[in-house]
Amino acid sequence: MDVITIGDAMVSLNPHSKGPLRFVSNFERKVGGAELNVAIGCSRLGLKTKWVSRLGNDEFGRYIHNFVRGEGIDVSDVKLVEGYPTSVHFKEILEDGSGRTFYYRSNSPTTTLTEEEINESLFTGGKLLHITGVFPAVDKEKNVGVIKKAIALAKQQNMLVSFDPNIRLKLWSRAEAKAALTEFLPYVDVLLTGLDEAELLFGTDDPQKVIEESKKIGISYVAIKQGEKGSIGYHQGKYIESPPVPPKKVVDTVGAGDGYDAGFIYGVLQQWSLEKTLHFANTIGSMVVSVSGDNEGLPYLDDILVQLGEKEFVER
Ligand code: KDG
Repeated sequence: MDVITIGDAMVSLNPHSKGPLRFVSNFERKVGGAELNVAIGCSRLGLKTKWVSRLGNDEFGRYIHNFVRGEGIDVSDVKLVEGYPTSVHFKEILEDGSGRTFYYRSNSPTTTLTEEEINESLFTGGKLLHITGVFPAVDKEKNVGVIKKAIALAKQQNMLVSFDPNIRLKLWSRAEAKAALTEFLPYVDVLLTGLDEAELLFGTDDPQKVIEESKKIGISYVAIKQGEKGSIGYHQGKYIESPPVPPKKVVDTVGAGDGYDAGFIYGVLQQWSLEKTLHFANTIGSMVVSVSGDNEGLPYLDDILVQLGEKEFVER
């Protein structure tokens, strides 16, 4: 495996019309989940990817299971469990493309995934473990322990650990997020963060200071995602401000950060220069916002090579 990630997924109900959700009557069923989106992004780029999770043994669980398998992701550590309905979220999209998410995931099937079930066999031959702040927030009591065990096993196998704080204040408070997520930081090799999240973790939103603090605890790669302003990266003494890649249009911004993460992870695993990795990740983020859905816009390697002008687009 190149990339292994652990996370919760949901059926995502996307509105057919824009505006406040109370006026929306029709929805389209899609799939969402921060860690899963990254797994899909990595798999489409050609990385061997495993997603560890639990789904409900119900129609939505089967739908997500088949969908993930169809993306070429290893689902051998995904179980469908009884008595825990598959999670759901509704998206609200406003005229400017911004929006809100309404979760129905308090009794998520992933609350049944125990620390004991996280064992060496999940990680054998793995190169990188990707974790985020969403899964711990879904079950604050237990999931921090699950992730700590995963990190310990990943480190034993000399895997890299990438981490996106993905702070979801609908799932936990700032104080809870800070207390839990700072425990992971000393084991992180690749930090993929927004400035608001960095401020919560490090007490500063100054990119230089965020990088200084990250270096002090041994984080090797830092990527600061700034949406339409591009991103900032740090690795081995190099600090680069990578300009934005303007999207064709902004349709739906949810999932862009996950696409960025997949691109950055790809660059790290290919041992590309920081500059190339940042530009690649920015390009994927901008491709994702042009398409409706959390993961539909994630490109295959050929798509992004065309976008980067490295491959010819042949229409017919
Ligand atoms: O990053 C996008 C995800 O946030 C989305 O696909 C699902 O809201 C979600 C979550 O919390 O995982």
